[in-house]
Amino acid sequence: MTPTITAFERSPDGGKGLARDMRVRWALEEIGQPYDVRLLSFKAMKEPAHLALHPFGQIPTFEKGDLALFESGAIVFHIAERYAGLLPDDANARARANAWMFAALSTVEPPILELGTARLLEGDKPWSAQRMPLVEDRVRNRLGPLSRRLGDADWLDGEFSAGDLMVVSVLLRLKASGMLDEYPNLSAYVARGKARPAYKRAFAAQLAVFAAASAG
Ligand code: GTB
Repeated sequence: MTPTITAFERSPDGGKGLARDMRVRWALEEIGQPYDVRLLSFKAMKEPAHLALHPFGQIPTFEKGDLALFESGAIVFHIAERYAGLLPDDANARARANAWMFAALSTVEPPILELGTARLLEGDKPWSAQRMPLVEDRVRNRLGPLSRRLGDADWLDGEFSAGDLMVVSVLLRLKASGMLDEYPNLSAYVARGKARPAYKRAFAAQLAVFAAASAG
């Protein structure tokens, strides 16, 4: 049975890979699982039909048979657990890859999201310039240790895993800030993720949605 995911009908970033359906698309592409996409307007996301799937009225969601999931982390975790290709066979290595998935979402992503809020929504506040260095340093508090742990390895723990997929996805949100440039090995790590054929297919699919909406 082909799973169905939800995505923005018209993503605010122009379909440039930042909306969170990208992680789910990437995971599905890595394991070679075709999927259908149901596109939603901002209005439709808050209507009862979608709220039944996603209590917060957001994307992405994932439906397959009688399973309906929300939260990109839970969806990628489910895909990684259920299909071969995104987690190692060895039980301990698998647990470590899962730890990187959780680290991406609960340790690395929060200060990155806060930086986005500070830049996009609070940049015009009188206190913004004073606060920004604090917000940036909180991001560096995560990027520094991550950079040291990665060192000159290609991936965080052996072969590419769902942990890398999620960490790279989170780091991609830093592009506009330029902060990744301070950590050449992390920049190279993100570039390696983006060079994967599965990432490229997922990116092209997300961009195609925006292109079609703009043409129509
Ligand atoms: N924790 C949830 C998850 O990981 O699945 C967060 C889901 C979430 O934030 N979804 C956003 C959403 O549906 C889209 S991804 N927002 C609509 C709403 O809340 O009403 C966040 C996002 C949106 C847009 C860009 N962009 O354009 O650059 C980037 C990321």
